[in-house]
Amino acid sequence: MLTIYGHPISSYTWKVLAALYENDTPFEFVTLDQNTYPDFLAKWPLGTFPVLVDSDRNRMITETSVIIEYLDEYYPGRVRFVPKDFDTALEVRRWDRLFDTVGTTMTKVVMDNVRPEDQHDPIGVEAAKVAVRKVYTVIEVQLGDREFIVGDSLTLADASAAPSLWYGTRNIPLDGAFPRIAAYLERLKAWPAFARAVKGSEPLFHMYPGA
Ligand SMILES: N[C@@H](CCC(=O)N[C@@H](CS)C(=O)NCC(=O)O)C(=O)O
Repeated sequence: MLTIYGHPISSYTWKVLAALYENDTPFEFVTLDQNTYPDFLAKWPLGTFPVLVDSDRNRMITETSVIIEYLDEYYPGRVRFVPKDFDTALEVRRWDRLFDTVGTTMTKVVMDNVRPEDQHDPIGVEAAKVAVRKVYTVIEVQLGDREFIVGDSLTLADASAAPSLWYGTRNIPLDGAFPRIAAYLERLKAWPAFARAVKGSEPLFHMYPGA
């Protein structure tokens, strides 16, 4: 049995949910809240999520990219998210890291919204915006005429791009300067497995300061 510990509005949870939905992989979902979080922290003291627990193989896997690679290996489906070819896999992992940079860096902007009035960090927020716009610049060039960010099919890098750009562009807008990213994001939003992950979060959207 596979269990995902996560939260329906968490961008990193969406990344793993989209991979699971895409391959119709059965799993159970534990929502982290005040009741479930203490037990979760006992399992994973860092407290970051999502986390995958595979009771059949007695394994706990943290880090979304590693979770998806684990699923590729032990619970394969129609989409292999990290291709077998080494050079392509390296490119996929490289873009996955860049999209996670967008996701993690934009969190600084989002969290600043909920800081007390006298504890905002305008310098840190501006630095985060500059850093994300730099990544937008390289994504725009990479996209060119591509449908997917690497190669010609869906990969881990697209699974990472979807939530990062979904939340990232709400908080650090594209401002008309990155038309290829805008079009790519529309394609990602139309990806049924990702749309399903987003839909599942709708009842709880009000909880997220950057939604
Ligand atoms: N690199 C981690 C990042 C996960 C992450 O930052 N998740 C957020 C939720 S979207 C989180 O755990 N936030 C709570 C915290 O950092 O304590 C991964 O890919 O799994």
